[in-house]
Formats: sequence, structure tokens, C-alpha cells
Amino acid sequence: MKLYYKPGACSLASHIILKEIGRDFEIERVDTDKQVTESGVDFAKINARGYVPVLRLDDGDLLTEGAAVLQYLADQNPEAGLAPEHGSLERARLQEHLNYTSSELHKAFGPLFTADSSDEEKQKARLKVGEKMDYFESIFEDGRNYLLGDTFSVADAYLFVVASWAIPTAIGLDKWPNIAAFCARVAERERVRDAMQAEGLLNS
Ligand SMILES: N[C@@H](CCC(=O)N[C@@H](CS)C(=O)NCC(=O)O)C(=O)O
Repeated sequence: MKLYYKPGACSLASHIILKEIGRDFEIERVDTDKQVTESGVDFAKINARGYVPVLRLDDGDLLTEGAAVLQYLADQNPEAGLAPEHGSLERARLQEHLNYTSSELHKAFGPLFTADSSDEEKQKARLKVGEKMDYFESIFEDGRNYLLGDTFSVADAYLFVVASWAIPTAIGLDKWPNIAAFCARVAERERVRDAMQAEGLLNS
């Protein structure tokens, strides 16, 4: 398997899950601005939508969309315990968190990563991110360690990556102490550190 990624982007969630699973895989960095991979391949031929993550399977098949990639990896490696069983309420809960992260929180950050956004658009985006963060903050109010309770799942990897974008976008995590504690907890996981190290996101 090979993961096409961009350092610190949403593809980091898939990278974390590949590390958590502990199987062999390769990674290839993508310059999404130039639409070219590290080895010089035209990225448009890999994903015509132009974004990461993309997972290349051993038979050459390509899988895109983070939430699909994350769940596929979890389902192919059930022993890793990264997603509840299909058909269970817990599984629907996992999808609820993945969808909210993807379509609400991740999307809300968009203007903050777009070079031509106006200051007004950026300010609106910060407020919108805040509303979405409030929702996740409330989930952790019962003292749970992870989105589904005590067990780390693929939804945690995704939320960790997206919530962490609050730092480089100058939103910060001070308003959301539960999310800040969650991010710190996830960042301490060995495999999470491995993935971040491999993407050049850690100093040591
Ligand atoms: N709907 C896609 C969105 C993926 C996405 O937004 N990827 C971003 C990085 S987080 C990307 O590659 N954007 C292209 C760019 O940065 O130029 C998914 O959920 O996987």
C-alpha cells in the first residue's frame, strides 16, 4: 500500500492509522499546488480532484476521501480495534463524528488555508471554526478520553489532525480545554508521533 500525503494535511489521519495498524506501507509526498508527486508523477492522474489523501492498494486500485480511507483501513485490520463493528450504533456514532469533522470542521478551515481569502472571509471562517469546535468540546464534557469513550478510533485520528490546525491558523485551543487535552493525549501516542516524525512535523 502507498499513501499519497501532504505534511500536516488531513492525510496525516490516514498516515496515523497506517502506523497504528503496524503493517508495511509506503508514503509519497504530493505538492498539491504544482499537482506533482515527490517522484515526479502528475498527481491529476492519481486523483483528478487534486487532493490528498489517496491510498494506492497493492493491486493498484486507488481509494480517496479521508473518511472512506480511514474506515477501509480499520475494517481490513479489525484486530487493531480502530472502528466498531458494521451495523452497530457505535459504528454509526463513529460515522457521525467522521462526517461532522469532514463536512463541518474541516470545511470551516478552508478560507484560512486559501491564499486569496480576504481578511473578512478569514475572520468569518475563524468564527465558524469556533462553532464547530464548541460541539466537539461538549462531547468531551463527560470526561471521556476519546470520541467513542475509552478507545482510540479512526475518528480520533481525524479530529486530532483537524483540531490541531487551530494552532497555525492563530485560532488557538485556549477556548476549548477539553479539545486541547484530547489533542495532547493523542499527540503522546507512539504511532502518532511516528507518523508526525515521518512527515517532518516534529523537531526531534
Ligand atoms: N473531501 C476530501 C478533502 C480532502 C482535502 O481537503 N485535502 C486537502 C488537504 S487537507 C488537499 O489536499 N487540498 C489540496 C491543496 O492543499 O492544494 C477528503 O475528505 O478526503
